Amino acid sequence: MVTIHHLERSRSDRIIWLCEELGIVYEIVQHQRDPDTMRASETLWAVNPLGKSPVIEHQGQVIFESGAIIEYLLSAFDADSLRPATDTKAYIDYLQWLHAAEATMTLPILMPMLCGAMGIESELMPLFADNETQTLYRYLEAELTQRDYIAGDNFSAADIMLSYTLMMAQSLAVTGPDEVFTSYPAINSYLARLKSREAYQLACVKF
Ligand SMILES: N[C@@H](CCC(=O)N[C@@H](CS)C(=O)NCC(=O)O)C(=O)O
Repeated sequence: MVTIHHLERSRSDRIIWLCEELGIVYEIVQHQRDPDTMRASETLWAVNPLGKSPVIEHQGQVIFESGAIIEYLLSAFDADSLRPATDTKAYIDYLQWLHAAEATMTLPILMPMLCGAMGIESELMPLFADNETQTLYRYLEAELTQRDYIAGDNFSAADIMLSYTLMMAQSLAVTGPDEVFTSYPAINSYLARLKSREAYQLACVKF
């Protein structure tokens, strides 16, 4: 049994989705955000000293960081079905996007929202955040025009990592979710393909 510490509207969605894909038996411990600050409640800090979601507990281990949790669960439960073989080109794409989804993509997507919430206006925003996101979207559009999933023809855990970040961009957009990828039809189709997966829909009920 895996215990998923789930903070509302958070990256722990990725872990619930992964468990549904792999048929891992899990329980959810729900944590709330402070409605004013959006910060996680003390209950989450009691499990993870960094106060961040997702966190899981499994066989006495406490593990945080969504990409690390995904890799851990794949190794513990089903190494092969959602992770390409290590001697393939697909594995390189898998690794790149498993990490880039957090390490490269998240900051420019979150920055405008965080600066807006803090009342910070800067002419550097278009230079950094907007340019960075559009560069990423253009690159992804070219990749996803050639294949259905980010690591080749098969769905992988990198799609879970990446699509959460793209959906986060949609949910944060002041223009509304449907406007973000209007110039990027392959990204739009990619997201629709993922959202139609049975495991995603089962997970959505728990988010
Ligand atoms: N890179 C980390 C990011 C974790 C993170 O920032 N989680 C957010 C929710 S998406 C959180 O716990 N926020 C609550 C807070 O900071 O108080 C991961 O992928 O797990």
